[in-house]
Amino acid sequence: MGKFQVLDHPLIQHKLTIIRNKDCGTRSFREVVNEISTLMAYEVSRDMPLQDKKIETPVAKMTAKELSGKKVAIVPILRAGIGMVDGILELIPAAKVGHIGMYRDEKTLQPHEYFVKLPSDIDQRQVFVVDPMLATGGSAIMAIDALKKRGASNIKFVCLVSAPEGVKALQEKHPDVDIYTAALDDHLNEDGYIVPGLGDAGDRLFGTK
Ligand code: U5P
Repeated sequence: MGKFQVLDHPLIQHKLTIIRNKDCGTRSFREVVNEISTLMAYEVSRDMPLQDKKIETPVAKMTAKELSGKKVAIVPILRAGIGMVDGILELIPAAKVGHIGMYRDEKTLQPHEYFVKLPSDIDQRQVFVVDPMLATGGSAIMAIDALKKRGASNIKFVCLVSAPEGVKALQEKHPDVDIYTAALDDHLNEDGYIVPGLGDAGDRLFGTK
């Protein structure tokens, strides 16, 4: 089973409270989502592989560490996932960014990809799939299906707020995927919103609705 980790660093918790508040406007919401994403990227990248590098300091020769060849791809789930990308790029500026957009047919409830554009070497990259909310898990599961179909195998899922229902569904469908979240909330309501959550992340990020 993949790792499930709640990143409850005090800075992350403080910033999450700011964006949960319904009085937080679009501008602050966007800024603080990026800040939280940067802080989360620090933890999510903790197990990135290192290799030895021989260097000379002004004082002596030494064998130091550097990141090894494993490259990163950040893959936001459209549209809300876009809000987390810049914050992660702050720490991992060389990462490539792919995009996955999906909708659910309202009659058949079947998922459809309407947009998938990934780095061509996605199969060789450590992939961070990002969406601020893991609610039913449907979107995350579909996005990871799409990535695996295209050869990705080293995948982590990063969200700000998760519901127990979504965590369980994602772990069942993709047990190899590690899940990182800033908070595990109480439950989903009948409309599929996380309670207490923060509302519709896409609308709050982009000022729509
Ligand atoms: N979503 C929200 N807020 C919620 C629940 C879900 O914005 O309280 C968004 C997620 O960001 C996701 C989509 O992109 O709705 C569906 O989530 P899921 O039910 O597929 O996990």
